[in-house]
Order: sequence, then structure tokens, then C-alpha cells
Amino acid sequence: MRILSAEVIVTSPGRNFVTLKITTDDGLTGLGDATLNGRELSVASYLSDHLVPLLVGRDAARIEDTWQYLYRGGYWRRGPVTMAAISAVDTALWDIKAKAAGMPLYQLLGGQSRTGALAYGHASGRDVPELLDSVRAHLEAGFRAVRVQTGVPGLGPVYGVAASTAGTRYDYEPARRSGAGAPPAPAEETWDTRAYLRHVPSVFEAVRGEFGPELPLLHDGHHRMTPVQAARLGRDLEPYDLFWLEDATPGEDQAALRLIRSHTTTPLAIGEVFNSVHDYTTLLTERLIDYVRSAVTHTGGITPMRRLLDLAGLYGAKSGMHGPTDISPVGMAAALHLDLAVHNFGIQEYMRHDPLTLEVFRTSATFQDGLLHPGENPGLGVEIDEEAAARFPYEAAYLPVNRLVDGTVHDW
Ligand code: GCO
Ligand code: MG
Repeated sequence: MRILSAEVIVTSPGRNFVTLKITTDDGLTGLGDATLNGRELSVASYLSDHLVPLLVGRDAARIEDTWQYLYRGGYWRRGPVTMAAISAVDTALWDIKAKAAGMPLYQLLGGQSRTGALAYGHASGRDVPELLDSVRAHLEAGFRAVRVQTGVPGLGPVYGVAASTAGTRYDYEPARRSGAGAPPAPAEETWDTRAYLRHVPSVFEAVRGEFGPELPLLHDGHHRMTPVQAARLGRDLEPYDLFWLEDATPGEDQAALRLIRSHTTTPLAIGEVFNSVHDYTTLLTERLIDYVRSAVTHTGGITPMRRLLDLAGLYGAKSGMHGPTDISPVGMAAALHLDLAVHNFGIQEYMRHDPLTLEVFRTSATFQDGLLHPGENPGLGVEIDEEAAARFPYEAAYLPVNRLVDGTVHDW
């Protein structure tokens, strides 16, 4: 089974996605997600200029060898662009292998360890009453766990808080698309960590007061705190029994987690901006985190994600894979097959895709009673409608930039 062709598809049905489609000489096709929010075209170029020519003619069955060939052979290892590109190749080859076997991918990963993957949705509000409505809407839509984010008194729009709370499908992304004639530039937001730290405990007090002690609640700090600020927030939130506090400090600084961990029992999650198992070695071996936030899309594919989760399991950490709308339905399907199969599953993020996205990507995944399931179709269970994809050309769109009130560029 040789690779006949590999095609890079960039489409923007509501937001930008980069997809690799591999076709074999016996007519099987496989898909991989290579979407890197705000830097999509770099990955598309990495794939079409540097990887596609190497793929044509290779044995499609040799997934491990192809992964090592692209990772070690490329010399320049790691980094979000490289790893998103390798991920798309790896995922597409797993899709093909599972289709060739006539099985849903999770069967090749060891079979089902659970009936479905517990998903958390994104409840948010500019203020507390709006947030409570949003939590309610999520519960009505079937969610059994919610992430909770709000605006901060005195600040303008805050990333992670939807501009409109009507319904649960549409989110705060893409932060900004450049309209016709507008220069493609990120929006800028203003941030004040002290104001945030004063506000957040009262938000959780209100949510627990309204919805009781059982509902799993999550919160994303989005890398904005210093270690000592994060330690204080973790401690202040202990009475509200969070499922996790995510990305409290900037991702590069693994040692920061030592300080946070030594001050609080609030469970910690990190890693959506990581792209390698090596980004986790200190965090896991020293037991500084509870949940691994990486996505298959940004970590080099199913092959290394499986290794990362196995390593995490040895140190008592669980999966909490990244699942915002910038992970395409292909990347989500890859996550769901792993979610179903691995022993140390924790939770799966699930921000529902725009209906236009689901016209382009036809997925067999389902969401029922709070649980996601990838479906029983052979392979990943996702096909791309290339005619529909062609109707939505790439549009520059960027994540925002965060500045402190005095104008200093800040982490986010
Ligand atoms: C999350 C996030 C996302 C990211 C986004 C970046 O889902 O936890 O933090 O909203 O910011 O995916 O591309
Ligand atoms: Mg996050």
C-alpha cells in the first residue's frame, strides 16, 4: 500500500483549517489536522513544500518509521509548525490503517475502555448573571461539566469570554478576522491580574451557590499569572473544589509549577501550547500536574500522544485534551479515539463547531448525555467535502494580544 498523493487543503468555513489528505494506490484516503491558529499558512507550506514530496511513494503502513523519518530526519525537531505538520501525516496514516482493517481507530489503540468521553463545555459571561445563564444553557444542552470564565470589573473584553451568550454553540473564536480592506492584525485587550484575582473567587462562590457542589467546574488562567499569583488563586479557589485550574503560568517555565503545587491542592492542568513529550518531563516525573492538555494536532499525532499519555499514567496524571474550535473535526476525532481507548482518560474539552464547519467536515462523532463518542465508521470517522471546502477560502484571522493597563505586552 503506497502513498499515491498527498494534498493540503486550506479552508475557512467560519474559521481557518489546514487538512492533509493522503491517498494510497489502492484507493484509501486518510485525513490529518494541521491547523495552527493564526499561523495556518506556515504549516500548509511546511507540508506542501517539504513533507508531501517525501511522502509520495512511501509505504502507507509504516506509521512509526514515517514518524521517526520526519521527526529525526528533519534535524530541526519540535516547534508548533513542525509538529502540527508531522501530526497531520501521522493521523492520516492511522486513519488509513484503520480503514484498511475495517475498524474504527480506537480498536487499533486497544479498544474501548469506557462508553464515551466526558466532555466539558465553555460557559462564560461578561458578568456573573450572564455566566449563570450560560452555565444553565450548557446543562440544558447536555453538558455534565463546564469551564467557567467571566469578564473582570473595570476591564474591557477578556479572551475566553464569548461576546454573546446566546446558546452554547458559538464561541469567542476566532478573535478577529480581517474584514475586506482591513489590515490583518490582532485585536488588543487590556489586562490587570490583581483585579482578576480579586474577582474570580466570587464568581465560583456564585456558581457553586446556584448549581451545587457536584457539577465539575474548570477554569483557564490562560498563562497570565506569575507563580506566586497562581499559588494564591489555587488556594483561594480550594473551597469551590475545581476539577482543574488550567495554564496558570506561562508554558515554557516548568519549574513554576513547583511553587504553585507546594501551595495548593487545586488540581493543575497545562500543555495546550506544548508540542512534545519533552515539554512534560519535569512536570510529570515530579508529579507537578494532574492533567495533560496537549492536542493530537499540536503534538505530532497519535503516535507521540499515546506515548505521552502512557508516561503521564505512570505518574498519576490523566488526559484533558485540548478541544477548542481551532482543532478541526479531524483533530477532534483523533482525540476521541484516544479518549475512548487510553486507561488514564480525564476529560475532553468540547467547544462545538460552527454548522458551516460541519458541512465541510462530515463527522460520525456524537455527543449524548454529556459524553462524546467518535462513532463506529472505519478509520477516524471523518470525511472532507472538498467542493464545500473550496467555497470558503482562507481569511487572515489572529488571536488577540494582551497588554497591561500601562501598555506593556503581557502573557496570555
Ligand atoms: C482553551 C484555550 C483556547 C486557545 C486557543 C488558541 O480552549 O483552553 O485556551 O481557547 O486559546 O485554542 O488557539
Ligand atoms: Mg486553555
